[in-house]
Amino acid sequence: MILKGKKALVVGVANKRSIAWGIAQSFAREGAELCLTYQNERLEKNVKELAETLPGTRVEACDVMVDGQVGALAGRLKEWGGLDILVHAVAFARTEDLAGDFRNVPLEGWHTALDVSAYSLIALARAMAPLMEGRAGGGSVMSLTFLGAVRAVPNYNIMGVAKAALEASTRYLAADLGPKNIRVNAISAGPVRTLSAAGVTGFARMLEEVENRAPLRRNIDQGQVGDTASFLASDLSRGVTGQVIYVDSGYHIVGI
Ligand code: 1JT
Repeated sequence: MILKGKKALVVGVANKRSIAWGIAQSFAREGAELCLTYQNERLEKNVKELAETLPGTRVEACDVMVDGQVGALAGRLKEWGGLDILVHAVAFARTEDLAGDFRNVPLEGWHTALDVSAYSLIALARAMAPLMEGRAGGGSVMSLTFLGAVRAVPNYNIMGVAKAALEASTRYLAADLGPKNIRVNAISAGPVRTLSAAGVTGFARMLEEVENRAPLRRNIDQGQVGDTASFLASDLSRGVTGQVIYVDSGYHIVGI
């Protein structure tokens, strides 16, 4: 029970396949008190039904792209008694910008992907940092990234640029919030079948590639990401900040 007595906010649960849901389940098993958010009415029922399976879990509305909703959430969490852990598992890009020639991405597609997928981490960290300050063991912020941030992965395109911005933001936030004893890290997950991945061009090939070439010769699942998230959320990782930790069966270390 490495998270006993800690309060965690998990942003980005859409359904039972969400990586954020794997993280929430691992946190609950390790004794954390949870707050999940839903983006809109379409996802509200899903998230509330999932939350009911983890007794004591709070559910709040928060669309990170709607002005004022992040600040309003911070206000409600202050009354909850503050926060120890923040998980950002939010990303979006237009389908038409996740395929084809990268050079054709229009400014609109750039803005959408970077605003939703990278700026939202900064907005959430800024709003939640005051709730994490001065807590026993300090605070832990984490987000999810993908290999396409540091390699040109076919079709990942603008999301690769957005994830590169997210990883750089992780380092700047770590430098910024370190003096307040708040750590900021990212988990680079291998490909996982989620709602986001559904229908993405070349996704099935990516799963096959990992199975054939990764050192561990298997794909990862939400539970493996969840358990690394529990490590990053816990005092076991108190010396770790500004890092990108790969949960990818070792895929990214392989040359040929
Ligand atoms: C988004 C989507 C972010 C899919 C994502 C993502 N991060 C990882 N994936 C899965 C993926 C996507 C592609 C890929 C490999 C893995 C879709 C919605 C927007 C946010 O290329 C081979 C394109």
